[in-house]
Amino acid sequence: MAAENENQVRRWEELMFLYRSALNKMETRISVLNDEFQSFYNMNPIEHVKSRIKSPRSIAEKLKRLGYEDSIENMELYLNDIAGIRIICSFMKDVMIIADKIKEQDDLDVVLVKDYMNNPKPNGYKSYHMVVTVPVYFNGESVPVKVEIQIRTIAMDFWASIEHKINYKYDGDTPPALKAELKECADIVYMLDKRMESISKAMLSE
Ligand code: 0O2
Repeated sequence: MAAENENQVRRWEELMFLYRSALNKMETRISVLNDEFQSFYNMNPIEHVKSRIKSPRSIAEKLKRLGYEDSIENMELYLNDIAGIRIICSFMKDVMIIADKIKEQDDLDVVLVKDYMNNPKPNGYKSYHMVVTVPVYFNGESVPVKVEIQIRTIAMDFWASIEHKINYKYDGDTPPALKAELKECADIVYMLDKRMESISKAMLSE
């Protein structure tokens, strides 16, 4: 039993090392991408980047929510977002520019795309999600490690952050009136994004 526990601890530490390394590599790539846009195209599509490793508590909660037993094997198998990076852009068009630039990188494998930008969730959530595998060298071999990338505008991020806090406060059971209010705010966010985009277009054509 003690040996089994030791193996589990060892596997956990290896996996966390792999997720941290993959996230570091992704952060560097995004920073290089941003530098390329600024240096050669006089563009500044990325406002800021946030990244995180999911906490053990959130991992256990998500596995439970998905109906799986809380284990390291299930975490590896069923969770795509242990390592997560969020890229916040100024304009909607920048979201797709960044997504396409990431897809071009041929040592990254795109394993899943969820386009909530063009197909928002019924609650109004908008964002462009990709799960990619990043190669990490460990123990003499290249290991593909999953990283979830969320790309969205500042306005979409504002909405998602508030909605997340409200959802947390009500433990996933947000009162219908508040849900309706949030949906209305999501529509306003979309209008704002569109107007900001047309200001940007007008500026560029001058
Ligand atoms: P947290 O606390 O942000 O980590 P998958 O991850 O693909 O296996 P899932 O969770 O259905 O399965 O994927 P999806 O729909 O792409 O959502 C992943 C993440 O997107 C969520 O992670 C949230 O960060 C964000 N997200 C998705 N839907 C919503 C939403 O309606 N509102 C907000 N505010 N964020 C959303 P977690 O693990 O749920 O949460």
